[in-house]
Amino acid sequence: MTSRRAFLGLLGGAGLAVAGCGGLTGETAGEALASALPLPRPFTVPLPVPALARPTRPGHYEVVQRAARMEVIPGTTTEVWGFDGTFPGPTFDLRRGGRTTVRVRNELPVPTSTHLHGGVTPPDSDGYPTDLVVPAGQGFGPPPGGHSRHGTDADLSSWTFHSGARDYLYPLDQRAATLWYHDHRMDFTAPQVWRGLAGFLIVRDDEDDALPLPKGERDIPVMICDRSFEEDGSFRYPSLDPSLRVTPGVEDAYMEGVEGDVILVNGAPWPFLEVSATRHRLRLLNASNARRYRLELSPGGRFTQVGSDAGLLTAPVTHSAVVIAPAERFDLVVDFSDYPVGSEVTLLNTLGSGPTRNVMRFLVTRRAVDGSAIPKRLSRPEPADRSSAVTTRTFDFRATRRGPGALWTINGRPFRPGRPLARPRLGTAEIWRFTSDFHHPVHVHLAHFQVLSRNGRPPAATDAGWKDTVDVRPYEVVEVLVRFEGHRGRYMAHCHNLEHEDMAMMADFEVV
Ligand SMILES: [Cu+2]
Repeated sequence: MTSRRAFLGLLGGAGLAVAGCGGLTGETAGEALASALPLPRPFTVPLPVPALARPTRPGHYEVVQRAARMEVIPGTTTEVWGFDGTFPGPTFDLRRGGRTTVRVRNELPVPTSTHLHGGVTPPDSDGYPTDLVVPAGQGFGPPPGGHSRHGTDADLSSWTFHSGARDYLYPLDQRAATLWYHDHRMDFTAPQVWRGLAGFLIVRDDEDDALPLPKGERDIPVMICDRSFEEDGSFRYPSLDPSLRVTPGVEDAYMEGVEGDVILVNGAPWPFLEVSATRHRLRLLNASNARRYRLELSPGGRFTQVGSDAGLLTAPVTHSAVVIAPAERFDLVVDFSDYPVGSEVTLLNTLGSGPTRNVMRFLVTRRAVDGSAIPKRLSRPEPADRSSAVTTRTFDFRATRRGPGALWTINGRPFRPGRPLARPRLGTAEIWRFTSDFHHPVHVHLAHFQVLSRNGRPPAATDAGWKDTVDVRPYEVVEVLVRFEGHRGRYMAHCHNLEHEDMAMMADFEVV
């Protein structure tokens, strides 16, 4: 680890010179943080399914961000910071084109900003990091130790403050897809998501509903994330300032990202789910801060991918393994009739070792009638045409250092609110080239994209479809075709390794 970090320290100008170096091209994207309590036995807790959010009146919802105690590790309790005091938060099950208002009330001791990840959302409802809901009665202003620690100005003109609560408007004029919402507060996203501020928002439409894919209890949102725990059951996280009030950032040893040793699925450690020997649709989300997973079924089996981040694929794609980076979603169908009744089918993470090699287990308990099918054609094709791009831009994701502490930059610049690195025109498409020195899951707000190439070669099978997050690996060049549709205004692109994001690896772009 030390040598890897020493390399990163040298990277400032060295760039591609060290490509191919063993440690840097490894599969881990963070630093392991061990729990202080004995880890629970895997596959002993049933898989929870988050409750559905209920409207206060048609088209209007209200959620309260608050602290609550949950039994995450059996026999202990954990204080979570959750939407409605739950982790994951409630699942919003909404229809395309239904203009939905979500009032977020903040009863936590810290400011928050809520981003709908994958949403085609007006800019003032997008959850910009300095567009904050401040707890009622608390003063407005950036934290005194704030981003200036990274040498960037806290330009107050770009900060907005709402006292106690605010409304977010989600027009959802977009295809059916598995979206998620999570905190996006400037400098403090990583610890606030770690404490539980995340949940699903599922967009449905007629095209998806008309398909004979598994439905109802056989259509399951699956949020995978890693966490570590103190001896008393509380979350363990290496914040410099555990109050999350003043000083951002993590201990230097964790600048690459924090990886826990407990894998939670929908908030439960290594859970099990009893299933009938039928097809199930699993809407996988990697909600981890930094950890990547390579998911495989044991004893063997395959995933049929029907959707990606931004909705249905044109046609299904079969995988024996799926690598999922932070914030990516894979909409997968598993046919449990491939296994005899009585089988235990384990979802493994073959990038992990020891406890992080297990994710969850399916117990195939009975036969049942299965009216589902996977059609050869899922949705009408919307090909990404390279020649439709009006320009090409490069975004280089790279570590630099300035004095103590780390800084992750885009095109050599740390994030400064209100300074756009690009001004794409509404209704156009561009080629964006992402280059990197490390594992950087790159996320673009508002605009969806298709992967065109990796290192000049065709994209991976798992890159299929319209996406909002792409797994960029060390020394890769990933080209995507991005379409700017829906809204003008200020948005952002950033690394979704949340520790990198908090250490300035974000950039504004403005749709004009
Ligand atoms: Cu990154």
